[in-house]
Amino acid sequence: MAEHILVTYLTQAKDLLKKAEAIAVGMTVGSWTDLPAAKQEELRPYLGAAVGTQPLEQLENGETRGLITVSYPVGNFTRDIPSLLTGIFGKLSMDGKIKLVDIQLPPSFLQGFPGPKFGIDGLRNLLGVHDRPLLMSIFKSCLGLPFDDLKTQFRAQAEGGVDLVKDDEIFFADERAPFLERIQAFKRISQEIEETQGRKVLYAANLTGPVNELNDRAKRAVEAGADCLLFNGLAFGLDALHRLAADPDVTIPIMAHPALAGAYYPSPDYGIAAPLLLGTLMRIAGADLVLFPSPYGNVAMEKQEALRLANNLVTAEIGVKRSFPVPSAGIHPGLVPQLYADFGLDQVVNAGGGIHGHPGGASAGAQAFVAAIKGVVAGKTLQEAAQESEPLAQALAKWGGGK
Ligand code: 1AE
Repeated sequence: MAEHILVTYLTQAKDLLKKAEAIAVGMTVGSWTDLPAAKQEELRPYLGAAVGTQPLEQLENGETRGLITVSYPVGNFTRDIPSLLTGIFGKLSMDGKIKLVDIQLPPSFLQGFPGPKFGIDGLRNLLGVHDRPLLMSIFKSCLGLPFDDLKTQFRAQAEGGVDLVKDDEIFFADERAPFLERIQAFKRISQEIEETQGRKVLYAANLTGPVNELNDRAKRAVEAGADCLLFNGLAFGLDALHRLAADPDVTIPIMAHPALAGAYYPSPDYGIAAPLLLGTLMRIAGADLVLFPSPYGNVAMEKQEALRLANNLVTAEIGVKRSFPVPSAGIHPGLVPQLYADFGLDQVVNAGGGIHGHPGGASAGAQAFVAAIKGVVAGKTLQEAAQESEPLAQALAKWGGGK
């Protein structure tokens, strides 16, 4: 029996089942009942089907708001995300109130997706860290800074105890600190830290450039000693991410930034739900780590949505490696217990302002996070952990938390 892709939409209609049937036909063979019998037989393998409806709310205008599920024959699609998204939601996304909320992909479709090369376990092996959430800091202000200032910033963050340092995602115009030169310079600093502190620090360099040059630039980064790449997967397109992750010569982890995601997921009625967009799709496209707005910070995502997103990265069985969730934005050490309670061990605690804004500077900012993470994993309160860490005590005094 032919395999199908099951797609769930949130929509509203007088009759949800009729709407599902109209989509199943309209997004596949285009028309059905008007076709002569011989043509119907010929096109039947390409025809979608309404699978079910789940009414959620009766609206004042007489319509029902609810979920509908439509199945699409897998043979309608080439094994890539542009084909998938165009085939299930392309013109439909512009046809009134409808939001794409979930996709279930059969193994024959997923064959085209090697997924993350490293995933959670691979990254932990690279770093040699298995018993706690990872810690990442973000360069704050890269644009226009002299190279020496960036080296100083990198050293401060890295020496304080972070596992990864990432570029700011807006760092495209990098004449003052070119991509390959940054990679080489920061690598030398990481090597010094490894020699003196006995631990690794990975640097995620922002991969930019014309889309047809990305893979070559990524390979040159690998040759220059890069540890990891940051990539704006939605701005460049999920297929660009897929092609990077599937390239056998791009032998380092890829970290996906959610830039532009706010144009897709926040509306209750339109767009693509965050757990699908930043969870399932980023993971099958091959992101080893995925940043998304945490439920607590300045750019917040609704908590249940953030938890479903993380679940799609970490737990859902979709036949590819698990990606690290990186709940981000407005993170400071006082939030570590909440992060740990919500996202568990397999997450990356990620902060920009929460590290650079520490009263003692970026190195103390990183030390405060290290103390918070180690303390919380050991079952201590932040107040208890702060008794052994002055940087953490200062961070709690500034940002709160630890009650
Ligand atoms: C959801 C993206 C977060 C991000 O890119 C970023 O730069 C966060 O910075 P802070 O930690 O809020 O300063």
